[in-house]
This record gives sequence, structure tokens and C-alpha cells, in this order.
Amino acid sequence: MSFFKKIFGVKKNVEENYQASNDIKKIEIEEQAIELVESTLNEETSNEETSKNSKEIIEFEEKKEVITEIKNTKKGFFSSLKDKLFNSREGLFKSIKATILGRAIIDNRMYEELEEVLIQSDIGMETTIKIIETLEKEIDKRKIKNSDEVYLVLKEIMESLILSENNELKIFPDRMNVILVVGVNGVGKTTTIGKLASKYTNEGKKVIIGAADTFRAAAVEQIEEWAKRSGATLVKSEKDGGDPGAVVFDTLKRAEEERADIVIIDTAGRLHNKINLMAELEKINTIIKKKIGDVEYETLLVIDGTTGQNGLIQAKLFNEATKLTGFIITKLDGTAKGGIVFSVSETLKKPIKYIGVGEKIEDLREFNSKEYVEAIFN
Ligand SMILES: Nc1nc2c(ncn2[C@@H]2O[C@H](COP(=O)(O)OP(=O)(O)O)[C@@H](O)[C@H]2O)c(=O)[nH]1
Ligand SMILES: [Mg+2]
Repeated sequence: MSFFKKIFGVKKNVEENYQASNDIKKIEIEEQAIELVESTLNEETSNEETSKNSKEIIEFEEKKEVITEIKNTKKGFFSSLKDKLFNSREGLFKSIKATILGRAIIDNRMYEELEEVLIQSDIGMETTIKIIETLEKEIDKRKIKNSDEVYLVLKEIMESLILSENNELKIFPDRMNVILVVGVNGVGKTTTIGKLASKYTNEGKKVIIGAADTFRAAAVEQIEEWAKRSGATLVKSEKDGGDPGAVVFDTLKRAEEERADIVIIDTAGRLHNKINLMAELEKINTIIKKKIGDVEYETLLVIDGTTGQNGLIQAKLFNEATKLTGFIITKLDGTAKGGIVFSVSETLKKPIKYIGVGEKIEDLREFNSKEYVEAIFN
């Protein structure tokens, strides 16, 4: 393949990947590809003076433009996550920074002040205590005296609290994959389902959404709109207040007939008490298992990142009521705290699969702990 073709291949690849998904691993691979192209270009630069052919010079300039474009697209993605998390970075993490950096001595007062900031930032009592204890131990062990280093150790500890395994949704090829989405009212379930459906239809998958939130007519209209926008098929109840179990059954039946790749089920966020919640989810789970047999499927709890410790209480309750496979934390664009990301992962030992950083269709990001911590700590 010619150099020019190769470089356009890289460019096309980068653009498609940015549109289809924000997969950080792919970006890393592309980064290597760009480096390779750049080093080739550098080699050519040294030969440039010897090149007398004007056609070659024009080609060379074009190559340079393409590379600049690739670099700008890349920069755009990274700064965009940083931009989206602007509130957390300026709130929670700025206070942490201010508490630690510039201190002449590392003493109990620093730990006390830090404890206060962490608790105020929705990190929760249990997780905060764990962070402070680990920090004290590490500072002693590593004989750290300098506040810059304390900040780096804290960042390391906080990153290690977030599970970094199984962050990807389990989607198997050549079979029907079910994603059950649960959570209380208003946390962003329907919006997240719309974004997810769009991501999968963009990847060429056939997606069917089941509108099992049958309690409000407006809820059905809202999911209908998202289905339309994302190009997914919607299965709903013909009457208001219909049986959610029946919708789940009809959705799976339709998915089977149409050989759908992905079934996403939207549920109602009614939360009277744990017994009711358990009974409702149990019924839905029984219908799913009857249809798809003994295969794994995702049950994702959506948590509103702006609701503080309430989110952690919901996570504990749903975790007792059903078998959750992971979390989606929404509205992280709108919180100056965002400590829930750390406490939920650390307390329940389940992965965060996605984060919501806005109301638009593209505002759903695959969660990557390293990327998240980098975006808010720096
Ligand atoms: N800023 C922001 N708003 C969001 C996000 N996700 C959802 N929302 C908004 O939260 C509100 C409730 O969302 P909805 O999907 O209806 O919640 P549901 O009741 O759980 O289905 C809507 O106004 C959404 O636009 C997000 O990541 N960021
Ligand atoms: Mg809804």
C-alpha cells in the first residue's frame, strides 16, 4: 500500500471510530499508527531539500495537513471529556488540590481537612475513611514529605478504588443479547437507552427496545422518540398501564422472530419498597430466562450522579433486590461533586460500564477509570 493510501486509511479509521464509539483502546492503537506515520514523514522531511519535483512537494504538504487534522480530532476527543467533566474538576478536585498542594508539612490537620472535603464531595463516609487510612499508611511507608507527592499518591489510591475490569458490556455475536435497565424515576434510564441503542445501530446491529415502563403515557412517547432517532425498533403495550411483564415477553418474541442482536428493556422506576421491587424484577427476570435460557445478560442500574449519597443507597437496595452486572452513572456533566463514582464502585464491587455526560445522543461514554481520573484530576 502506498504511503498516501496508508495515511488516508488511518484518517478514515480515526474518523469512523470517533463517530461510532469513543473506545479508548482503539484510540491508543491509532496513536501508535499516527506515530508511525509521523516518523515516516520526518524521514521524508530530511529528504525534502533534495526533492526537486514540485508534485512531490505538493503531496508532502497534503500529507502534513492530513496529520494535523488527525491530531486535532484526537485532541478534540480528550479535551471533550475534560470539558464535559469541567464541573467536577473545578469543584471536587479543585478543593482536594487546594487542601493538599502547597502545604509545608504533612500533618493531622491535612488529613482532617481532606476527610471533610471528600465527605462533602459525595464520596461517602466508608470510602473516605478507607482513602484516608490508605493514604496515611502509604505516606509513612514511602517517607513522603512533599505535598506534590501526597497529591500523586492520593490520585493513585482513588484510581485503585474504581474497578477497572469488566467495564465493557458483554455483547456476544450471533445471539440475542439482553440488557435490562433499572433505576428509580428520573435518573436517566430512557435517555441512556436511547444513546446505547444509537451506538449499537451505528455499529450495524439490530436493536429492539422494550418499553416496559408502562405506567406513564409520556414515558412511552419519550422512548418512542429515542427509538426513532436511533433507528431501533420499539415494542410497547397497546394500552396505558399495561403489564410490564407482557411487554418484556412481546419484546423478546419479536427479537427472536427478527433475529435481533440486542434487546434493551426500559423499566419503570417505581420504588415503593424492597419487597415490591424484588417481586417486579423477579417477574421480569423469570420471563427473560424462560425465553433465552441459561445465558448471561446484563442488568444495569442507572444512577444520577448529582444525587449524592442517595445514589449509593439506591445501589445497595437494587443490589439486594436483583443480580446487577454493573452501573451507569449519568449527569456527571452537571455535578461539582461526582464522588459517587468512587463510592459505588468501591462499596458494591461492581463495574461502572458507562457514564452520561450530557443530554445528547453522543453524550454516553464507555467508562475507563484511568481516563476518568485523568480528566478530573489534572
Ligand atoms: N445533563 C444531563 N442530563 C441527563 C443525562 N442523562 C439524562 N439526563 C436528563 O435527565 C432527565 C431524566 O431522564 P430520563 O431518561 O427520562 O430518566 P428516567 O426516568 O430514568 O427514564 C431528562 O431531562 C434527561 O435529559 C446526562 O448524562 N446529563
Ligand atoms: Mg424513563
